[in-house]
Amino acid sequence: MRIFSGIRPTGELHIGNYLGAIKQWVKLQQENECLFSIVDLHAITTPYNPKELQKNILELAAEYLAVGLDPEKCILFVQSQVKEHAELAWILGTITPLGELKRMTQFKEKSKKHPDYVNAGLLNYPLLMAADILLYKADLVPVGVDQRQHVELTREIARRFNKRFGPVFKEPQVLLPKMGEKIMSLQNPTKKMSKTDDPKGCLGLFEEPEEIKKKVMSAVTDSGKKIKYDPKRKPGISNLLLIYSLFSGKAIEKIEKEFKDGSYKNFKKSLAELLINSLEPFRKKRKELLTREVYIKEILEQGRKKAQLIAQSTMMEVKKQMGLF
Ligand code: ATP
Ligand code: LTN
Repeated sequence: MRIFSGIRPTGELHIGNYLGAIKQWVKLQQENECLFSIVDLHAITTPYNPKELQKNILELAAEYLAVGLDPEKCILFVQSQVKEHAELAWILGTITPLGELKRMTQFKEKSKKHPDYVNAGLLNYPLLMAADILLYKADLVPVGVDQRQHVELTREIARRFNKRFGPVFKEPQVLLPKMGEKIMSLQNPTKKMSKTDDPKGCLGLFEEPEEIKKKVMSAVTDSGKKIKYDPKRKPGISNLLLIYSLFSGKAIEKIEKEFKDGSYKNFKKSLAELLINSLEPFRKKRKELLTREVYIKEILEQGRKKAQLIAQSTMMEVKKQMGLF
């Protein structure tokens, strides 16, 4: 199977990115043909600092490697270095009704958050994402549930193109994790954990032990004392139980039993310890990789070459079918 996914270089990865997306990528690379991109052209649709973008790109590349992506087993590359992404996005825009883009939840949310920066790129974001996926004729797109709507739109766009111009694209399927498709904010457990929308409720994958402890101990919990998984009535403790389960590999019921006479405080202490131990290797690896800029750039350069070959060949087909060549 061909797999494609990407993350915006907008800041350090958090445990939501890991549990929702990257943990699956690390497994998938063993037996599939995988492409994982640093989607910088998506990052510039919301306010950002141009002076920091290159640094963020290199850091995200180091983070991909630190959590276990292996450049021998997958193609790692920077989206803007393969020009076909922007080219295909333009083309897809000409067959996509405006209404479909305006309906996207992420567009509505991000426009509300940055009312003075509702640019056309933000609206066209899903076209670029569709181009990312369709250029490589990916079968599967492993992401968190917030991105499902964009993958569904991608399918629709592929269908429409194929019907009008001939069969070029594959209809990709979204791949959600069994558990952890939406990790909630530690500060507001009814909202998704997010790098840019809520830094306080966001637990970074590479945070220092002291910081992890502080964030976990001050995570918002619910009224009552019982440590019970009940996302509707107890969103706070349920989110923590889910995180505990995913990092320990223990079933949620087993954890509930273990802590049945314990307090929230004890449970949180134990969760902080688990996270500190689980994340320690990632933090060390990232630190080491950040000193090896030449090595990382070389990996991205190799990735660019491989990705470009596939992208150019798809673009040629697209252009022929459309009468552009
Ligand atoms: P931003 O704040 O810049 O929008 P983000 O934290 O929402 O960033 P993205 O870069 O949009 O993260 O997402 C990268 C990947 O991580 C996507 O596949 C997305 O679905 C997944 N993801 C993001 N947040 C979560 C979450 N809270 N739970 C599960 N998966 C998530
Ligand atoms: N929109 C995604 C990032 C992204 C992506 C992709 C994910 C851009 N292109 C292609 C999967 C496939 C997000 O997480 N915000």
